[in-house]
Amino acid sequence: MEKFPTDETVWHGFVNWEKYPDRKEEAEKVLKQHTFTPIPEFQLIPLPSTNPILLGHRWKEYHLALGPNLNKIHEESWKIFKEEKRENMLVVLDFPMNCEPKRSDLLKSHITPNDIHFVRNHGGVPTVSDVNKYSIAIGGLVKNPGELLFNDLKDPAKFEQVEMTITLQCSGTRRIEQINLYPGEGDAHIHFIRPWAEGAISTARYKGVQVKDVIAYFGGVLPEGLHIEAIGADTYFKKNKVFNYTVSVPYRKAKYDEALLAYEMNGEPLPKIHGGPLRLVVPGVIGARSTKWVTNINILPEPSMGPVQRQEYLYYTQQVGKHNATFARGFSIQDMPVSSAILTPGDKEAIVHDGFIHCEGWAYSGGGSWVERVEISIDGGFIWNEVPEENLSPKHYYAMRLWKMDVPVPVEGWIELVVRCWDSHINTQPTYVRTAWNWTLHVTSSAHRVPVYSINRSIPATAQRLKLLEEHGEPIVPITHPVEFAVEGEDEYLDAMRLKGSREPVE
Ligand SMILES: Nc1nc2c(c(=O)[nH]1)N[C@H]1C(S)=C(S)[C@@H](COP(=O)(O)O)O[C@H]1N2
Ligand SMILES: [Mo]
Repeated sequence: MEKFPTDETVWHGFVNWEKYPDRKEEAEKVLKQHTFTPIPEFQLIPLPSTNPILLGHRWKEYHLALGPNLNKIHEESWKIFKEEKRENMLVVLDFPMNCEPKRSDLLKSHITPNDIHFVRNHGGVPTVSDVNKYSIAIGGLVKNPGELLFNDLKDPAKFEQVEMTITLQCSGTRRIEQINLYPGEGDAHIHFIRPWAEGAISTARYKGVQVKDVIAYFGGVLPEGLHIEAIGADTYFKKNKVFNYTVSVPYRKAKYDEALLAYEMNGEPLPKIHGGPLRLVVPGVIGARSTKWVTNINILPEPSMGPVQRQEYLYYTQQVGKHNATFARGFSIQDMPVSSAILTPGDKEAIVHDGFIHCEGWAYSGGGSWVERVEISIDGGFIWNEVPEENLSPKHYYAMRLWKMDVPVPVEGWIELVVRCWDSHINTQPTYVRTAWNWTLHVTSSAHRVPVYSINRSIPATAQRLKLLEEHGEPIVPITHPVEFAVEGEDEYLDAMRLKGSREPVE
């Protein structure tokens, strides 16, 4: 008899921990007998330029320790990643899989193709072996708890099938800015704190059934039912304990048709890596609340006790850190704040242009707000240029907008490009990273800053120099490249100096 059984006729890689507390106890005993690879430092040393950037040895070892039904899941998950994702994805951590699209790919369309949608996993990818047998359990504070077959959920005679355009954003998006500016100041665990850049955000058109309708099918919610808990089939580890991935959102979200059980993504069956065959998608809140590989929906009187809900995704203020952080001192991150990013040009790029630098990026706001205005500054955030409405992708209730603009840059030299978004609630972004810095380095929502070197050909002196470089066959970039020839003759220099007049005052 295996210690941690799975029902392979329905699921592969799904050990039901939440239904069998004795399995949890047993797993804890097993894990306590092992010593696992220490968690590497990654903030105080430069990140390697490899892809994958970081390797998750410890999480693999946790799964290996639990034996036959989970000890191959890291290899199987990697295989699924290879099958479902584009080769050029930037892998922030290999296991659990955390990857973001290449910036230029993300900018191509405001609906993100499935093969480049970012992925954020906390464990392996469980798979359903027989969809005809797959069902989810509806429990807790509903009138008639029961089981719902996946095939029944998809039946239009039983449930209205709806489509919604939704952006998912991981609350760790743009964390790299907090790490780069203040290395070593925040929490240091690579399995919770990953160095995400601007790509942990993507948009898709989902098809599915509203949770509200599913609950109504089971007789409706009881008066004390205030939260929707969704349990996933993957295994999550925390301090030698095991869980199935479990989070919750207020039931209010379902009332407003903002909790969708989705089985289709951009017209295709939900990819395995994105929670296929069925996941919850909750617009407006952090990605973490959209449980993948759903096994249970429970209606609860208060938020789920799952550690991902209660002990992760907490936002601390500046004065809470390593030695005074308690779960109760943080507040649970739900709605996404207003945010934006410049995806091109890149950090410290030197750009040759004729007076305008082409910029592109995204802007997003959660919690029932949408993007109203995007602004770009070239002076660090004093003067702002508004992105014209026609340069913004379509407005949706629950989606980011891509933007582009040829920003006027009249100078040669270093400038700081800054983007900020204004949402439908007239909220805008904090000016500096420090303003919203927090111990767990979540929701980096400050205005995104990208220093670039402007090489402005519309300035005569610059145009002349570029011509000279061309004649001598010398490169314009990098700007650190030393010029091997004299850039001005002695006569030319003296003429210019004499024009300036005498160096000494006349009297
Ligand atoms: N079951 C399960 N659901 C999950 C997760 C997970 O690890 N397991 N990760 C969450 C997090 S933190 C995010 S940001 C989103 C990412 O969804 P995606 O991988 O489809 O982009 O899924 C959420 N749902
Ligand atoms: Mo996330």
